[in-house]
Amino acid sequence: MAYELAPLPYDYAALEPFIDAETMHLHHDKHHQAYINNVNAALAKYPEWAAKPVDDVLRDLDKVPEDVRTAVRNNGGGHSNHSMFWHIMGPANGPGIGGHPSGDIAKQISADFGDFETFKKAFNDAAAKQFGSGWGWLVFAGGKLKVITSANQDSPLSQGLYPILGNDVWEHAYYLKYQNRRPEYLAAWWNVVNWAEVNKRFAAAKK
Ligand code: MN3
Repeated sequence: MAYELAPLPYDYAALEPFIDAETMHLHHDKHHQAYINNVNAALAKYPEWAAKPVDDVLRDLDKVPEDVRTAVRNNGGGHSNHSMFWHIMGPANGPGIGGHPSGDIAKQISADFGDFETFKKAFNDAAAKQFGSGWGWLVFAGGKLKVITSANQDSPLSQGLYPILGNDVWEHAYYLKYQNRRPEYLAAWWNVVNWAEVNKRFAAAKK
């Protein structure tokens, strides 16, 4: 069964004014769809791999047939990363969206970073410095939260890490509204983070 693009869990304009509707249309309908088309094409001759959830394929990336491994890393990664990304965001000013974190993730952020502002700064600095295209991530490793970055569409899953949250710093994620001002995009993005979903992912990361 080939992978399919799920609709956004909210309206294209729901993240305004922090992320504009035009960016969301292009990002979801064109970029995410292209990753799906490309990973489906790569796995077409390997039905036993195509049948697995994309996250499981990425966890076992080193076992994926070599002739399609790079295509799967890039496009399977793109599919997985964007599927996470849409869900860890939510309508600006909606309940539990933006503002300060709640629940277990709030406690763990305080324990590992001191406070939310310090964590945000560490995340934004790391993501701002990621050279070229990539992602900033929050992962849970060795009983602690850690900020990491990856290039291209490389998924933390392929390093044995579960992404609790991630922000896309490819220019396609922000260029229409923010042009070259990546730090401004990074600062604004926290206004649309869905902390309930992040808490769900944190619970999954601890398993
Ligand atoms: Mn993207």
